[in-house]
Amino acid sequence: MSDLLDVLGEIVGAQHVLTDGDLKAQYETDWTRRFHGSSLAVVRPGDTGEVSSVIRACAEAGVPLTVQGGNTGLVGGATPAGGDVLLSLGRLTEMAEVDLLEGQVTAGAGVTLERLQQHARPHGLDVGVDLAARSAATVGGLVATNAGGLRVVRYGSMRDQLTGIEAVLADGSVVTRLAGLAKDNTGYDLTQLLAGSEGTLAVITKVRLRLVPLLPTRAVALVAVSGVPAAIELLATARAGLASLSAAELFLADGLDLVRAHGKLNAPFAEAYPAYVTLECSARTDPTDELLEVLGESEAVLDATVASDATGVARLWAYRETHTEAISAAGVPVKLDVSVPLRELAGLVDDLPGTVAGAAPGARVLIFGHLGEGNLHVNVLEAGDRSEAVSEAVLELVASRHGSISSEHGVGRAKAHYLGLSRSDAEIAAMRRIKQAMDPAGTLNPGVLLA
Ligand code: 2HG
Ligand code: ZN
Repeated sequence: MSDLLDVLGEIVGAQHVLTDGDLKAQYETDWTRRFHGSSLAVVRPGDTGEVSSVIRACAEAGVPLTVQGGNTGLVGGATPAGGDVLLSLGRLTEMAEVDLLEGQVTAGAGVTLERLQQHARPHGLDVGVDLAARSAATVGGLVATNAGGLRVVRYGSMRDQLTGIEAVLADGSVVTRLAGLAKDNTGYDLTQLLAGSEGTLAVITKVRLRLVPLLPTRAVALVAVSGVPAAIELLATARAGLASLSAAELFLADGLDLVRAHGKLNAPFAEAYPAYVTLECSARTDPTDELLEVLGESEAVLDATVASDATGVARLWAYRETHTEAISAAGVPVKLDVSVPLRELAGLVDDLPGTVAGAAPGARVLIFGHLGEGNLHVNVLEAGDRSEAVSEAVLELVASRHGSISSEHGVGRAKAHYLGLSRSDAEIAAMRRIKQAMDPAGTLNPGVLLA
């Protein structure tokens, strides 16, 4: 192995091959602290050519690679299995000028979402995807996992922003499709194939993204409702009545208590309610009046507070956005990111506490998520050694309600064994044939997505 490490050092520079345990540690544990692994070395290439040479060298030595961006994933997909080379793409930080004619931009895989947003906004443009991990999550990882976030209700997931890609295949060859053509029907769409492939088919080194108009005025409402059925009724009203709707999020009473205690936040209302919906409108001109009008007409609204100044907007968003951080401060959760058709959502929320209690008596369940997509983040604390039993019970429940076992976080290592709950045997067999064709030696992210 020291031969391989020497070769890798020659390719990327010895200072970018980390073998010291302390230096590797931050790459070998995931953000949740639930997934740990060990790697032969962390290798940090500086450009696409170096990525290609690293992949070739590892393939020749028969050593697998685990690919990592900002290490903000929540399903163990970027955590090394053991004995592999951890390919960290954090140095691929080049950004091209914003293409004002096409309304697109090309960025290196290691550019964070926040930097890309800051790059686009002075031009009156914005990135269609936004999420709480924006300061660390990188665009390569966001595309590889087809991340969703807070604005999917308006702009779709990461794959909907994607117009082109540069990637290194398992044999070291480089495919480049960065022209960003609005129309291009020349056969298999490799760009879209790699979105959501979780690093199992190729290593994404650059992405080209469609940008959306920057909408400078925002109005946010935090709405108290009687439960999930009322939240869904409000969503339907908001979707039909608000052309400017840019987010529709859900959380419950115990989630609010937790984030308030963690962040020392004031109570949003004089009374507590069973459930809360965050609605956001974004537009060129102040959308507050249309938001107030829709709230005034909806019988689902028990109480509401609205803000349109930057401080007020941030204050209202904090009740929803700090759930992840508050849960993490309380312990290491089992995270299940699921979606169901909206007609199944209320039934699922009703069933979840009993299902979790059956698998892990005494565990604490926190449920919140993206109402617009029927996407719940089910976080289970204090599951002890019953983590896997909790995952199995919740994912089976979701499958029985025609849902997906991964809505926006990906499958990673955490859910690879459960893929059959969301995909048919025929689909999984087709996916395995694609994997076999593109990575016959199984060099890229073995154990991720396909167990
Ligand atoms: C969110 O929507 C993220 O805030 C994280 O997807 C979800 O912590 C989670 O489970
Ligand atoms: Zn989410």
